Amino acid sequence: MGKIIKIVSNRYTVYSEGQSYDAIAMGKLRLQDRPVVGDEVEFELIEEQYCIQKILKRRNQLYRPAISNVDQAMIVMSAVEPDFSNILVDRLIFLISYNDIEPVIVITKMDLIDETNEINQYIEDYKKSGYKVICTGFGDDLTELKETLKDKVTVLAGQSGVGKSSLLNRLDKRFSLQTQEISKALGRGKHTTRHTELYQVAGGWLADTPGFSSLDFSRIDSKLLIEKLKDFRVDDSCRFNDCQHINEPDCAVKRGVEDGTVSSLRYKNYLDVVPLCNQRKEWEL
Ligand SMILES: Nc1nc2c(ncn2[C@@H]2O[C@H](COP(=O)(O)OP(=O)(O)OP(=O)(O)O)[C@@H](O)[C@H]2O)c(=O)[nH]1
Ligand SMILES: [Mg+2]
Ligand SMILES: [Zn+2]
Repeated sequence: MGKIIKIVSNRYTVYSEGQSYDAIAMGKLRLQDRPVVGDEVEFELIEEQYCIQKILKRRNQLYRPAISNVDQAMIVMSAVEPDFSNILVDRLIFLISYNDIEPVIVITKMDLIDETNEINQYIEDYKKSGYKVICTGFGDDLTELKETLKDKVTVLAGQSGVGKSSLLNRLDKRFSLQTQEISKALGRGKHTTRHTELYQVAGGWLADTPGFSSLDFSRIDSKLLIEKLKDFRVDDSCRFNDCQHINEPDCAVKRGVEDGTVSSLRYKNYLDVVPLCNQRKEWEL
């Protein structure tokens, strides 16, 4: 038994009891269900080659970045360079929560803005909606981040250039993961990290991942999505027990938006994502 901690093309690194093994996946396995980082696997030595024989049932799974069996996903978003996007934060919250993974918002590059920046209002909004937000910048102390990582398996999710690899390098001085300045011309990162890998950090496991440039809502059923969102879940307060909080009369969420107990910004982001659910077309960042 072991855990896949790294995949580069068809070379797998399996971690088991303090040791890492270089392994391949049996052909039948790759056809059934491609192994992903985070998978718990059975593997054995066959003719001097470690072979992954079986993937155990996944506790949960995220598709972009591809990873399984995580406790939480950190949505890494920079305050600037690339610009902060509440739409992207919410869309990631939707995808992550849908897959039964706890989202945590991490805002990087806080050293590049001042207290009056409007980002601080977004931060308040997410906190009020019940999400954990960790702000960090060069020179900041990482205690809160470390406490959040302890004893957990965490994946970093965010577009290219937001500072995912930089976070790992700052968390543990032994790392020297490649990082790269964002492109002045494009205003975004250049996909410096090319593969997903789990590292032992701060008493837990943390996965660095490649940045993505589109998101896929094709697997999302919007009715199920509501059940997974802590601030939009249907309870007795909506008239209909299958209320989607869109056009239904006597809806508690819409009432909440009117009286300020539900964030209007987050509600708008929810309404905008509903038409994308179950659709083949990806959302390009
Ligand atoms: N000022 C400042 N710069 C940062 C911070 N975090 C990262 N950077 C810079 O942002 C740039 C991109 O950082 P990376 O760590 O390579 O970003 P990434 O998210 O790993 O990008 P990909 O691997 O392409 O997905 C680098 O030049 C970093 O030095 C921060 O908190 N403050
Ligand atoms: Mg990186
Ligand atoms: Zn409702």
